Amino acid sequence: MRRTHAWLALCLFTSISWAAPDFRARAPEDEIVYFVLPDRFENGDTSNDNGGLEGGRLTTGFDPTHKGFYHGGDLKGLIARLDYIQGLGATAIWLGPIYKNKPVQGGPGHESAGYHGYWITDFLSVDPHFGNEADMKAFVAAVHARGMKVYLDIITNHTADVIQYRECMGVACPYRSKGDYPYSRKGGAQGPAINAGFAGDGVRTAANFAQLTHDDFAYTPFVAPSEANVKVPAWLNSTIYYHNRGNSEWWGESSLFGDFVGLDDLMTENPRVVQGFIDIYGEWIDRYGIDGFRIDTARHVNPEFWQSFAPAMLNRARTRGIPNFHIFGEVAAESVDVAQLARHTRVDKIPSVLDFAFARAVEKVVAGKDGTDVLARLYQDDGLYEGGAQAALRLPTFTGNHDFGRLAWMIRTARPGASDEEILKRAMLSNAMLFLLRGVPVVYYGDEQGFVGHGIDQDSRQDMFASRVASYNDQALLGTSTTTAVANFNPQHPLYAQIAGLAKLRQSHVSLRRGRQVVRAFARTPGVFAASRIGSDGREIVVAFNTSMETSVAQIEVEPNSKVFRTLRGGCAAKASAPGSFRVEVPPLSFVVCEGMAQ
Ligand SMILES: [Ca+2]
Ligand SMILES: [Ca+2]
Ligand SMILES: [Ca+2]
Repeated sequence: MRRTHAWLALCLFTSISWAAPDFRARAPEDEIVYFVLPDRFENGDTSNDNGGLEGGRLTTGFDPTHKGFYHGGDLKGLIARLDYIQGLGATAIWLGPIYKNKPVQGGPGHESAGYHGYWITDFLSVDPHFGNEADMKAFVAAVHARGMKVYLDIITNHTADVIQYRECMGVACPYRSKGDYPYSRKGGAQGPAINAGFAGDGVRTAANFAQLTHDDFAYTPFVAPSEANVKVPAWLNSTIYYHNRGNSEWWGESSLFGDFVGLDDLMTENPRVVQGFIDIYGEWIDRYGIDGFRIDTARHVNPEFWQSFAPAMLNRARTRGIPNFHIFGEVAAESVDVAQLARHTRVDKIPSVLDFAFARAVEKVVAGKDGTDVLARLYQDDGLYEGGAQAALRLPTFTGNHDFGRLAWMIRTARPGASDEEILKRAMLSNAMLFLLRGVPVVYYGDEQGFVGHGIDQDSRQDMFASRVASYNDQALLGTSTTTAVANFNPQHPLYAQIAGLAKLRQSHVSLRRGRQVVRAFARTPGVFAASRIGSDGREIVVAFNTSMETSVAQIEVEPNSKVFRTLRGGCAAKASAPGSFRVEVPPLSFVVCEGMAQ
């Protein structure tokens, strides 16, 4: 017995000494993030597949043959696969929303399930499909014991679709603006007076919102009796805390005040709502020791909400002994629009944002349709972020996701005649950009196993465990002869091996994580894009990518002190051509990494 105790004590001591202080001290820019949807990763417990509910898929939400329903993945499954995730080089797991969801939504014939986690009813509980509080504690503890971090996906813009409107039973409710349907009248400017004394949502005080007593200024909201108390915490069940103006049209006023396809859009101007979410997500920090948040639909919430919420969360984490808590928002963008992203760091004061501009630029460049000048233009705008180019080092970068699809699918769409081998090379090129250029790489689960997908949203959310979805299993994966019909946790997959290698390279060279980035070469056509990553000690690493189908050569400017070069990847000239000038030669759809030294 004594021996066992001593052994346990030794294990405890060792794990604390190498892991615990280590990961808390690590800055966000030193992470490598792996983004996983828990439902689609690994089924560690089949007893929770129905989420504790009884009946068919329209009740339980469980149907592993349908891409829009729960498939059985859970927290126990994730715990069982941590070796796989860590082996890839990930240091942080971005966990898709884990909170209890409305199991099924949608009108007759259009139902789907909350397997993705974005239809929350109970913000304080783990969804029973994924496990329970003990599983969540075990998951976070297991991740932390490995010196890794947990980033939670959070939502404050909306809840599940629980509130309905009398005026549009069974049909979509078009948006009703604040001009056409002022807070001061019921059902339009000519309607009876209501909410006397309410000075509008721009006066964000408790006293003002106390005057907002009627919720039927635009539509007449109601909740079915069966769902009257379904939301947790209880304050969320009052319709007065929602905008109730109908569906978002994705632009203008409706982008902030409209319902996301029926999802109940919260009155985030109301200080009660702000405090409510500070309490909710603060509790997740306190209870589990979470290391950061990814904020869903951040652009659909007013800036003042974030100006209160973000510092409150950073303080809460600091008090909990988490000094490097990271917060990054989702500001979805269709184009390379840095101004929009940067605005949310500068005006809203969200500490960081997912780099959608990088994703869009890489898509254009790696598909070989645009010149590499797209990337050069992207980085010119780094100074727009709050904190400038230094802050851009902390932007989580990615190439595809669960909403707008995987990059491999985009490349295949852009180049319908390309062979799988060519698409694999282009995917590898994008991984190299993701890991070697500025920003914190985020790998979307399955990309490392050659998942492609048929499109956006549900079509990009394949299962890692053996799938039963026909429209996933009909597709050849890149770099392997298997399909999603079998489990894909293969560390020998060429993409997994490449990413693991890139992760090691990044971890062994601090300038690839924190180094200032100087763009060195680009063109208006596919070809070379080169940049230097320069550490605080002046040491330089040149990274050069070739997006064309021919070998490309470029004579680039380097630091005068970089006289000789060491090859880290590919083939590098041994010496500078002259002080301040270096020749890079990059094979088709490939890249080189060259470390400069004084001698
Ligand atoms: Ca399960
Ligand atoms: Ca609704
Ligand atoms: Ca909103």
